[in-house]
Amino acid sequence: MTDAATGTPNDAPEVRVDRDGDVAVVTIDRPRALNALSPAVLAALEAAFAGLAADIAHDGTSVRGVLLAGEGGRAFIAGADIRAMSGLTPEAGADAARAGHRVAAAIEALPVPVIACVDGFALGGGLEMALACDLIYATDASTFGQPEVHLGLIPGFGGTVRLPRAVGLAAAKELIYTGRRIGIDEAVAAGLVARRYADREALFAGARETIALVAQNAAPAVGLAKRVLVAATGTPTATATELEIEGFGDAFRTDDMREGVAAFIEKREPRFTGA
Ligand code: CO8
Repeated sequence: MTDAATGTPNDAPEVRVDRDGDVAVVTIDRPRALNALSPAVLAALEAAFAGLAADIAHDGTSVRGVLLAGEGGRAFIAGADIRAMSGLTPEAGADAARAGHRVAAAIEALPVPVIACVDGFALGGGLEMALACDLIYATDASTFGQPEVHLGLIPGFGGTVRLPRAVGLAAAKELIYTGRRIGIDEAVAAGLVARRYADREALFAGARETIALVAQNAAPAVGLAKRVLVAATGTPTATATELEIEGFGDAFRTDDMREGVAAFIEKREPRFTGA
């Protein structure tokens, strides 16, 4: 049996998780369909992030950051799989959207930074997956857009929610209503892309550098900061500040907080354990 869209065997793993020290690289490996998110790819992504979450729950310093990438050098992800959408009922369409939202939620729930490493097309559901990550780093060859309206669809994996937060409501509306694609210059200027790189090699080196800086810090503190940032975004000020107060208090439950403060007072480097 082969996948009609790609010609690859159905049981070929389409999502890889590679570990390099405390960095995990999650790669969508479906280049012949420009890494389009089929139901199988979405399920594999959900499983990959669940596996990483379990590892971190077991050992808080085992993974200090995750890079999400697409194989093939042409696309990060060219969207949800359009072929898989033809013939869906409204209810099945909503269920398909939920599958993408589960992946986005798993990325946001992971207590370490996830960097979308975009090299090529990040369109539709692909841009939405990138938006669920903490940061988007991209090569000069990258292209972004929410082209769903060209298909008679709307963003379904969080684009109407996260794109306005990233670029502002007016810019998001313009991108979603026109479906037009933007290049790296505009994506950086809009605040969508945090860092740009000349090529893929520099992109991954830059992302690893960021994770290395993060890994010098107390893992529970980074996790708490992400928890508050994710939960507070878009909520009223009173709710957001309450979430921060709660997270700040939770930092006092950790050994690393006591170690960090003690190290400062004793004028020495902290020895964080992740506890
Ligand atoms: N789904 C399925 N297959 C795709 C997709 C996709 N999103 N994108 C590309 N492919 C396939 C092509 O069909 C083609 O396969 P084949 O060779 O078998 O025909 C192969 O990838 C290469 O693509 P092209 O030949 O089209 O390559 P080009 O360089 O000419 O064009 C583009 C590249 C511009 C990226 C073009 O492929 C394109 O426009 N792709 C579609 C982009 C798009 O519209 N994305 C949004 C999809 S809708 C979406 O993401 C909604 C998210 C929420 C959904 C919730 C319910 C599931």
